[in-house]
Amino acid sequence: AVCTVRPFHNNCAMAMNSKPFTVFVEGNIGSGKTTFLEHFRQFEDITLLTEPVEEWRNLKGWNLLDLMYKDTAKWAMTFQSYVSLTMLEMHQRPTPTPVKLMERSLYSARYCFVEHMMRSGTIHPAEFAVLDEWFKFIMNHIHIDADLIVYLKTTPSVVYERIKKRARSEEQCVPLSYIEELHKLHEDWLINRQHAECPAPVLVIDADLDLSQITEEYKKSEHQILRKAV
Ligand code: DCP
Repeated sequence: AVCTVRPFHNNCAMAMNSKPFTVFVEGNIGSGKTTFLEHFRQFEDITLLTEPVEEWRNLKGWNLLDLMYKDTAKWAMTFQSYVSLTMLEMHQRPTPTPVKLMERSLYSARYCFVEHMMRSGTIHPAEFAVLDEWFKFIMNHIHIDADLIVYLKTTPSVVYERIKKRARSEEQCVPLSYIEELHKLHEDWLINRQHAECPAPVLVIDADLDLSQITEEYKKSEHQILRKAV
């Protein structure tokens, strides 16, 4: 059959099916996930789901991100619980295009951020147990599509400088040590494969480059994400 609906896809059946090719964009805070997603706005037939940071900053007028950074011990559990809900909503959102590009996933929430909170003792083991049971329940009962993970790999000191420069008000007190620990957790999950769950192949991109050079690096991933016929 000739595919007339999505000309650049070599798998017509897949393209016309409701199940999109689903890509998660992962990487440390400030690694350029949003910029990466924006690069793909130029293409047709692709749905971009940027992270719902604005929802975390305004839940019925409450800034959960700010509360979490100001009093982490008190708010981390509430914050991560809401992150999970918003991520699950993104995973479940019907996508009318053959490609779905998502910023982060339930996996990085669990394996990087919640993992860090548990190991550092920021959340009580009982709070961790509740978050972990939710995660396991979702994994066992809800199908989460995942076809590719793009890992924007960075050096902690580089993203630390970017975070300071962009000056998001909530992140003013983020120390370099936190960025280093998050980096290690991303590496353990995506490179060292220390968790059972790495749901898709990982494409590693050098995301240390600055904005003027990064487009060339992003282009290297176009083929795999758009799956253009060669
Ligand atoms: N965050 C968190 N727990 C999560 C996800 C995010 O505490 N499960 C926090 C870390 C940041 C903010 O939310 O302060 C947004 O982090 P991201 O790295 O997800 O998004 P950025 O906007 O920093 O991404 P980038 O700069 O790569 O576009």
